Amino acid sequence: MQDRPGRVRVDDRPDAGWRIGSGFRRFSQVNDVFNRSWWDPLVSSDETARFFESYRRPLVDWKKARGFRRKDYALRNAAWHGADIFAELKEDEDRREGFLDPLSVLRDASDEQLDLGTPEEESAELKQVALTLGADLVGIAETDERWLYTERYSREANGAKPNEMDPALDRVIVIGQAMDPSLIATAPSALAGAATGLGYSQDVIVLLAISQYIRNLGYQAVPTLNDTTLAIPYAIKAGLGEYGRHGLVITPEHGSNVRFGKIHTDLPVSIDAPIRFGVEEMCGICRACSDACPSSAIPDGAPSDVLHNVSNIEGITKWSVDGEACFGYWAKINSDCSVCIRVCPYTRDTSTWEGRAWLWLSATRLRRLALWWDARSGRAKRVSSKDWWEPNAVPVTLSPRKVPGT
Ligand code: B12
Ligand code: SF4
Ligand code: SF4
Repeated sequence: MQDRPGRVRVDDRPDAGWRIGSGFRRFSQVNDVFNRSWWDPLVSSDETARFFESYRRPLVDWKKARGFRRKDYALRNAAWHGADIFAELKEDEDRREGFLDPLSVLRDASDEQLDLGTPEEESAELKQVALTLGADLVGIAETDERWLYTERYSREANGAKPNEMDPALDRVIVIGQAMDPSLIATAPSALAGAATGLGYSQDVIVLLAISQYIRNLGYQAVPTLNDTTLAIPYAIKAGLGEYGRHGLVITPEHGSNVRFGKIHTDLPVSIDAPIRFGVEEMCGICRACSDACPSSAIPDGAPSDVLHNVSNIEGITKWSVDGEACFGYWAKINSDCSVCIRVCPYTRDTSTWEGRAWLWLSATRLRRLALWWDARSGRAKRVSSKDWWEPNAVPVTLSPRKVPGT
């Protein structure tokens, strides 16, 4: 384990502690709540249509409230612009790259494969390259077919299309991009949505660059963002973090304030192990996210395999979010929401001694003291968007640092 804050240790439990039962069934991307808003009257409404349209044309006079004004939407949509370019580039081929289909703007692999060192040497080198090309976190997992969507969603057909992955690509490189903490601190707001857009736009460029590096060595690389495979189980397997009650991966470096991208490859690299630093135990006593969630979408009980609706994967005992409730709230406020990230005590600057001390304490039997300390500090308080727009008042609570996985 290199340079990671807190008491991080390797998790030796199968499937990193998550119970995957005999009733497990792979998930179809057609059923995620975003795609359902195109075909399922239970989810689609005038509000969801207005929500999507607002990402193309900033709302002018929707709300006078701070954080939802024209400038906020203008900034949010500008932050999305990079990801949008790639998503829309091949729409006439029924592709929505990065969201429904893999990114494909790449040169072919070189005809000649470079002779490589040991898988461990290649893994260390690849991580150095990934960090240099802009990733904030990187880890490597073995391919696991359970996390491949059974089918993709086609907007043209308004239904399913095949989702295939060459089985020779037996490694998944998972990268994490930290999101801007000063924007997230204003959630819920259109301004906070700029952190999401920026995360996606950065992810796209970094994924393409790492993939092109691998192809230049003569190996295959398929960069995927939200498309093709489930990010969370892969990020856990790749040792980037632990799973939290709010249904997100919590990393020691950035908490859950991080976005993931994946590269499926046949580059012969060694894999990382899942990590543990006390998140499961902390979520057992903390309810900050389920209490603060404006749509009551986050469970406050024990992990369960009960489904909220067709937008949950079947047969896994885990904390599961009600996607219909969550997305319903987004449609109401006309932007995505990150309240669960803002309030989570792991969303803190761990480059300071105070941040590292909190992380250390949180992984001990004194975790209740860590929670009390967090609540007392006022860290989770929503920052007014008005303050964000004041140039000297922007609170910087996380410094971006670059960390390879285990
Ligand atoms: C669709 C989607 C949503 C939808 C709908 C989910 C749904 N059920 O349809 C909604 C609107 C809820 C949503 C909201 C958000 N999302 Co989202 N979402 C996705 C997306 C594109 C697909 C996930 C999916 O197919 N879910 C359908 C089924 C599988 O859902 P589920 O059964 O409830 O399982 C969820 C978790 O339990 C977990 N999971 C799945 N399989 C397994 C297996 C095991 C063993 C475990 C432990 C967990 C696990 O992943 C699923 C995430 O929805 C992923 C990207 C990706 N390809 O994975 C991003 C993703 C999960 N979202 C992300 C984020 C950040 C958010 C938001 C904070 C919004 C924002 N500001 O970006 C909120 C947080 C809500 C919450 N607390 O979960 C990040 C998570 C990063 C992290 N740190 O973990 C991802 C990975 C996107 C990315 N590129 O980084 N999202
Ligand atoms: S994004 Fe907002 S609405 Fe959705 S689960 Fe998190 S806090 Fe709840
Ligand atoms: S807010 Fe608390 S319960 Fe929710 S994920 Fe974070 S630590 Fe776990």
